[in-house]
Amino acid sequence: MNDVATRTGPAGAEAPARRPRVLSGIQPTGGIHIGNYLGAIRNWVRQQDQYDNIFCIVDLHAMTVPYDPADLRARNLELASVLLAAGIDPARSILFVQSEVHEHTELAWILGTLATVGELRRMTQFKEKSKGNERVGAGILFYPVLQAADILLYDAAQIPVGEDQKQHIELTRDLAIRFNNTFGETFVVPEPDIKEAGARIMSLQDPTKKMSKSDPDPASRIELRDSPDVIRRKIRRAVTDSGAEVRYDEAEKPAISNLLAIYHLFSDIPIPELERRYAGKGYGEFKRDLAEVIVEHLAPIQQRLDELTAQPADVVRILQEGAARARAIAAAKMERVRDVTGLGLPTL
Ligand code: ATP
Ligand code: LTN
Repeated sequence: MNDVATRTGPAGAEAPARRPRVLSGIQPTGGIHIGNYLGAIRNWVRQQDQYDNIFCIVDLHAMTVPYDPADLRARNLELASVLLAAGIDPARSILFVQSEVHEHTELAWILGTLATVGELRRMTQFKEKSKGNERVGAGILFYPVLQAADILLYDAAQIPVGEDQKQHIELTRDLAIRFNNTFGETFVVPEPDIKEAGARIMSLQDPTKKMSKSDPDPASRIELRDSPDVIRRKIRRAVTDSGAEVRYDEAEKPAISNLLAIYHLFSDIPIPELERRYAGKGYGEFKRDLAEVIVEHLAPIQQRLDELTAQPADVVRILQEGAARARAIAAAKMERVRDVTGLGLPTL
């Protein structure tokens, strides 16, 4: 049973329709870039009214790669500030830090007993990060099980993520079904929600790789905190394809296609219209305008970010309230899990 029954109000009263729940997670591993923004965060912000929303800053996931304990907390705070500046509204959404809710690790262990080493080894992210090296941390292998726990604890129905996360959501579905079949109906089986537009923004330096926080070359990405001059410089230096034509063609012109997609997503101008507008004009003018479109779109976010950065206590308070709300939902679900799995003491 999920908790629908407990949320439908008193008997006889008109039951308020419960909105479907969405949940997503994001790692505090570095500067948020326009790939994260266009592929994930912006969609979360836009959909806030349609859903019951939970957003989680996944610091336990961030521990799977080498990191400095002295700045993990600051990164949690920074990421929360970025999400709030981008428009996540604590009045409509729960925003919290994963490690503040202990049920995530508890459920991850239990789900891990249902996952197989074979299926975890087949995850693309594991293959990429381990590259066959047996000395890679086991946290990288276990990563998607913790992600499944993040989702299943809250009966989330829709998981808005970028294309790269599709396989992890499929594993989550498999684990939910396996658990339900073994122990009885406990979890909602979630669906990935992957928007085609923006699902895969590519590196500015290599259009065959996705734009990534962990790319060692900062010129490969535009971060939400980049100043207008840095944005202009990065766009000016972005690699282009041979020829001079501004045309969308992922196979022949992957770099220009990526820039056209970014332009379209920030301006809402359809790509064919952009192609017409820049016909015969060459890459220089196109890039100059693109940089201004990005600068303009990010300006209000950056202004709110400056304000939030000056008020860290407000952000901490929002995260504390978010964790308290998340904990209440997660604790109820874990009670059910402990019950059906037979953990703990018998009731005499
Ligand atoms: P890294 O770049 O180091 O691999 P990440 O940028 O993927 O990390 P996450 O915290 O794992 O960061 O992802 C946050 C969200 O951003 C996820 O929903 C992910 O699918 C999305 N995302 C990440 N990179 C891109 C991209 N290049 N294009 C579109 N969406 C992206
Ligand atoms: N693995 C995801 C981050 C993540 C997540 C989640 C996404 C952790 N827990 C739960 C959706 C739902 C990533 O790398 N983007």
